[in-house]
Amino acid sequence: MLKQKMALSAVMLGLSMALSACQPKEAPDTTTQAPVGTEQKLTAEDAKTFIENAQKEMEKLQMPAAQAAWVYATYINQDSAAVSAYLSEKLSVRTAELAEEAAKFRDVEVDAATRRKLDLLVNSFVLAPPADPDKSERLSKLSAELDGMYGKGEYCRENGECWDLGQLTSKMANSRDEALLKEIWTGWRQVAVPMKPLYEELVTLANEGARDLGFKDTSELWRGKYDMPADEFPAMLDNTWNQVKPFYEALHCHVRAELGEYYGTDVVPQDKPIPAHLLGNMWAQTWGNIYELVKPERKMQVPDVTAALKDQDYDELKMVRQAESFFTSLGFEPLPETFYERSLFTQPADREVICHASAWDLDDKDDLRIKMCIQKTGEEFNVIHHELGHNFYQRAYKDQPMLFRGSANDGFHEAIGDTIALSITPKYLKQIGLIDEIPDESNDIGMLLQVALDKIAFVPFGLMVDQWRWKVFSGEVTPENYNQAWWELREKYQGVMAPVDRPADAFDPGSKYHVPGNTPYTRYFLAHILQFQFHKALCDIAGDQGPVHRCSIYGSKEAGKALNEMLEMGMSQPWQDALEKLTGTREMDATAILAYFAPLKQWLDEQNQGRQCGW
Ligand code: X8Z
Ligand code: ZN
Repeated sequence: MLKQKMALSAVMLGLSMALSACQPKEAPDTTTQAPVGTEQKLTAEDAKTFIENAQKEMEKLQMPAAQAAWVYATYINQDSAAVSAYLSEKLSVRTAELAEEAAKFRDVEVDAATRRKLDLLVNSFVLAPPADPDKSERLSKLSAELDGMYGKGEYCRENGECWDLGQLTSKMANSRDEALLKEIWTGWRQVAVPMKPLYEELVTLANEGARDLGFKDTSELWRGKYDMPADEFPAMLDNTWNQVKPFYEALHCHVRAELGEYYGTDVVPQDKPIPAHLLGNMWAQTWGNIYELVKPERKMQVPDVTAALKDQDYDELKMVRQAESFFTSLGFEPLPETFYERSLFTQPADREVICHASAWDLDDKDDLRIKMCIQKTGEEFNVIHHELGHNFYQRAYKDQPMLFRGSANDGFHEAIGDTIALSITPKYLKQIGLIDEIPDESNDIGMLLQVALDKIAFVPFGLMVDQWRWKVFSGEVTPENYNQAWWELREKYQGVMAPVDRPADAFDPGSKYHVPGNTPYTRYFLAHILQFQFHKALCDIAGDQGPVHRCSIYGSKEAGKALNEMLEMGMSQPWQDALEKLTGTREMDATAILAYFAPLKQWLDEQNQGRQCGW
């Protein structure tokens, strides 16, 4: 997860930016010489000096906060929560003071790089700290507590047996027992019930912090990080979603029909949204695990990476080393030994950790790590590439000034590892000895369907999570309606529905990591569109002649060089410039994802003839 901050290290964002705090109104002990409240006219030189000093100061505060956040995430207890919340708040409060000072340069004419740094500083929060110190401290504690509640979450059955999210995830993926799936689906959502009052309080405090920094609310703060006016950002997302929607509806139609055949149309009615417990994933966000239920009738060879990993005796470490070797094949330097010494790859037996995968950069130099409770599946092999994408990005921009150390926009950070994972094609799997034979073209529909069940199915989920949060932050959705609004959006965008009536105290958004974890989610929507643009551009650069869904850039130093040139820009330029550098276009555009899956669309349309689609 890499909570993108602006420039603060990922980790910090993790907790710190997410924490918050405010400006004590007494003059801060500023080493920055920003003439706060003086009569003197501020100059461009003042702005530069201010930014230089602010960067130095924030850099110093970041590392201990990052280290404490790491200890908390890998060893959840009362003390690690307290230390992490404390240091995170210190950083956050000081950053808010600096942001307030930065705002004073709004009307001063400064060079472009300084202007960008000032803006990034003002915009750097996920949860902005309110100016009242008691409130900022409270926000920090709430944020840590919600994170921990999710991390410690488990479902205990009536017979006393308890399952954690890893175990539940695996059952959701593999079980076809409708009653069990419903029990698990409902059971996991109980972890979120006690989160609701805390979340309500957090929303109020974070909005206060946002207002103290001059934003209308936290929704405006979140939408304002995309090099365009905050109010224009949702329209860009809508346009992109509308490009993908017909494809999604075709996939949805086919999947619903096949699930109806398997479970019966009384369980899966053919004119309603799909019950959310039958799609192979706890949140119905990716559907690749039910490929066997919806696959083409004609037998198709589709590599089973989970089985191949097992056959070849891959353990967690070998999976990580293999993923790293993809990046080094492109010309990236190997990860430092400390990555292997300090990362967490497996779930410890003796303590609580936050298992949700994340990538960390503790010192903005070379102390890179991932934290992940790896399961030995093909799905997790992809997630390892996703996380390493974060780490290689972090290292690529480490020499940028501190406020430019981040991705072009947060969708870019999420897209890099996924872009690499799109190159895990049969050709590549054969190259590394995971399969013996490359299936011929007659199997392409099967392979494309397998990938679309993850990538196309995800798109509306990637969009709806923050549609909900933006409404919550803006006050359009109030606490009494949290859950109802959530399900309205789930139905509207994804066409999935709750399999059982939701109880009055349900807080289903809290069952998805990024809500209690306060990680913005639109980034994943952006990433799902961008990764196909990146993949296409890199395949062209690598000189791959075949269809883009069979292309692997493995071993292409040219592709690696082009990718690195974009990554090392960090956030020094608007994201449109970074996109143009690699792809030649300044527009986020779903044409590439649609082109990738084009043969499948035709096949889906044939399957859907005579079926009633829509919900
Ligand atoms: O949270 C993640 C990554 C860490 S940034 C594992 N992802 C989203 C999710 O799991 O919901 C990757 C795709 C979407
Ligand atoms: Zn990520």
